[in-house]
Amino acid sequence: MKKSRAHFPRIKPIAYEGPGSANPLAFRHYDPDEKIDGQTMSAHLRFSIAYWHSFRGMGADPFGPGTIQRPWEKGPDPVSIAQVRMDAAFEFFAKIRAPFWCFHDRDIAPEGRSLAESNRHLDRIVAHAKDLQRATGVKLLWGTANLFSSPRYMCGAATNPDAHVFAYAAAQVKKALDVTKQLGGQNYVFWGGREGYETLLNTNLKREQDHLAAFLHMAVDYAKSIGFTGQFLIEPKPKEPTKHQYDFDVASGVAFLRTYGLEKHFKFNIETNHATLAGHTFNHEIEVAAAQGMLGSIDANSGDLLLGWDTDQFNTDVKELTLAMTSILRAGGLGRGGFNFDAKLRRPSIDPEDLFLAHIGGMDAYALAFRLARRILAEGKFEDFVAARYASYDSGFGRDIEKRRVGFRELNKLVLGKLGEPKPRSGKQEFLENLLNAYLH
Ligand code: XLS
Ligand code: NI
Ligand code: NI
Repeated sequence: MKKSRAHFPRIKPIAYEGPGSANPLAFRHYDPDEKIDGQTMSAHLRFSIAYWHSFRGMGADPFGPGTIQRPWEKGPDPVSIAQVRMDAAFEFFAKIRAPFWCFHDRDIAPEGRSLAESNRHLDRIVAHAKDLQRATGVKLLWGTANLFSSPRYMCGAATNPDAHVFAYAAAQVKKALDVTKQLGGQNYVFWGGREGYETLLNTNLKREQDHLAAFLHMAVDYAKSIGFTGQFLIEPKPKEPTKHQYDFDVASGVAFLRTYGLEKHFKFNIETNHATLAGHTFNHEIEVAAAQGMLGSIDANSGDLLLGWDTDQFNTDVKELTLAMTSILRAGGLGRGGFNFDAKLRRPSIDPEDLFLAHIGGMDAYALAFRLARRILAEGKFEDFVAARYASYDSGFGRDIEKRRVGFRELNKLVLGKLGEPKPRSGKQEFLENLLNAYLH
């Protein structure tokens, strides 16, 4: 592979300089090489860069076109541009010290006039990605297919009323699975941005859900047939672009997967911004997935509480992330998932340097949250408090309730007899909030 020229010539690989550093282009909390419990921080956190935002998002919003111009966005034809763009992307991945990246098929290679041509474009770019992965050591966290941008998917992909569109989507995902496997992808994500409805006046909800399940079963079968062993992940989102999406949140995703016998094959990719759009906290979604043993991966971003849409900002809220990290670590971590920065620069952040500053902020916030969460769990104050709060279920009739050894009759007898009226106990929320703040400051 020929050595390409530098696209970020003025920026050196980002170094860890510690919390005291005033250098904006240095990490203060994320030390990729630091060993913690026998593993590097890089291996613990498994940060990933989202190709679509960082290398395809040019600052467009629903009210205006892009504002960001990148010097590498030129060349004789779209495939050549895609190639150079990918050189720039891998230079960035390496310099920001992210061990992983993620992509949609159409992010990395332009769509052709037919599926066959699109596939040929993809093959050329995937070959290039393979070389760049080898040269930099950056790995693929997950691949996915874009089943929402093309007009053909305006009424959904797997839930489209036209079986022809379903078939096209199946062919596209088949190829996306092939290339994800070729690139050693450790996961594969399904985000159904158009799998839902705008109005029930033209929609057969039950049939659409059946079709979505059929599609996912086909994906499971196909992955098995090609020996793809990556983890399948559902990424819930309640709305946007569609008014009502079937994978509304983790709880409805669990119900859907169980209804259709898919639960063994999928975990969840939880996105902060999607959690809040569903009226939940990030932490809530993590806990619901963890309770099912289905916590898979994280799309790391944040919404804006004053805006109702998916603003995909970099998350620097250490308190929110510490709560999330505590839940994730308590659940045993993300396994082969990771923290993917599904986040984009603000529209006026047009300098190439802003791409670094944004990711440094996100990575440092997660790294600090990781350190704090480890301390919180090691000291065990919250765990002890919660354990004590439920201690009445550890023995006696409480244990019988959990073991389902008693019923209404036995409990009725107990309450009318020796138990009588329960004694109220404080939930101590303010005490616990103060305790949490003591870790943060
Ligand atoms: C959109 C989603 C999307 C998925 C991948 O809101 O977050 O970017 O992560 O298709
Ligand atoms: Ni999103
Ligand atoms: Ni996402």
